[in-house]
Amino acid sequence: MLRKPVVLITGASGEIGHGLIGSLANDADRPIITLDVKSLAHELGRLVAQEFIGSILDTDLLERILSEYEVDTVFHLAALLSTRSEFTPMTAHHVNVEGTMNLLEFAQKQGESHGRPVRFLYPSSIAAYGLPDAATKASVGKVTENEWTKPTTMYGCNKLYCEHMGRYYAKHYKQLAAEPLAGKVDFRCLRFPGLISAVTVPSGGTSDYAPEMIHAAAQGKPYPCFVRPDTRIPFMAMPDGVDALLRLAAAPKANLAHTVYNVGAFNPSAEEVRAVVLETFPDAEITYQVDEKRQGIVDAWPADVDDSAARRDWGYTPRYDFERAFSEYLIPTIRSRYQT
Ligand code: AKB
Repeated sequence: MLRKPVVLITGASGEIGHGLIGSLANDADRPIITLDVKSLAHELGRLVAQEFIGSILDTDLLERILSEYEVDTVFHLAALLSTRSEFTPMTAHHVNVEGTMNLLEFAQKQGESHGRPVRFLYPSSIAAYGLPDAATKASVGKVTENEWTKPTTMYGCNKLYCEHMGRYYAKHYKQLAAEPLAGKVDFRCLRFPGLISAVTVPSGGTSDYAPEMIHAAAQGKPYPCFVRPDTRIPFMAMPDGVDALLRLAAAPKANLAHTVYNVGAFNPSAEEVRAVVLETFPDAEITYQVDEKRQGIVDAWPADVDDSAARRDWGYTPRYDFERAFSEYLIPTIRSRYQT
């Protein structure tokens, strides 16, 4: 029996999956299968060939998918984000590390069985960085991929470790075996900034204050922002995040000098986000109620990232700067979503 070639998306019902399924369903020449503990919203469910409801920790389920499908690309999106992971570090380790190891092993077996490398797209995060103090954060400016990688959160440690695991599978897997086995997993990783979607609201992250502020204002709900007004980290509009994943997936392997790439777009302070939200929703009640512990997490993340390697190697170019993200994407889409 011939297995069917497909793209697999894990964590497909989350924020990135939402945008990715829509784009892949339009463009890709491969049917999509998904794996998530939650079922997909109806409008997304009808765009995929098969929806597996289950956990990335369920190796029997992964074996079943392996036996039924020929997966040539994996978008491994399933993860517990930074705030949630601090409350349940062991669960975060299970999902973020063991789950990723299961998927890397799955991709290795797929590659060995059909003889072609499986492209493995892995969203990492600015949480992989850890700056020691505010003075360093202010002085270092844009960080490059190999600087300041001493994360302070469980999630950041999980992401950084899995970046190394991906590189291991791609380049050094079972290096002492008689037959060469490395290279079956074509691991490609993006370090995302905070992502802001107009159609979904994040949960469990620490960069959530920006999207939460916008969605609350559009619904006429008061919002106590949990970080200081001067807090600055990089952000990106979700369509650029999805586009970056697709572009990196499509890039010729020979062009990729790295396995891990920073991608940035704009890096407003919390107060700059508040100001632009107030221009559109002047009655919005956005106050500050700083949570010192969550503040500590974002203070360890860089104020900006150097994404010149991504621009050079695979043509990364975000469509939305801060101004356009709001005027052309967030505000019009959010307005129509909540009909304000
Ligand atoms: C989080 O806040 O945990 C994520 C991230 C920046 O990776 N949004």
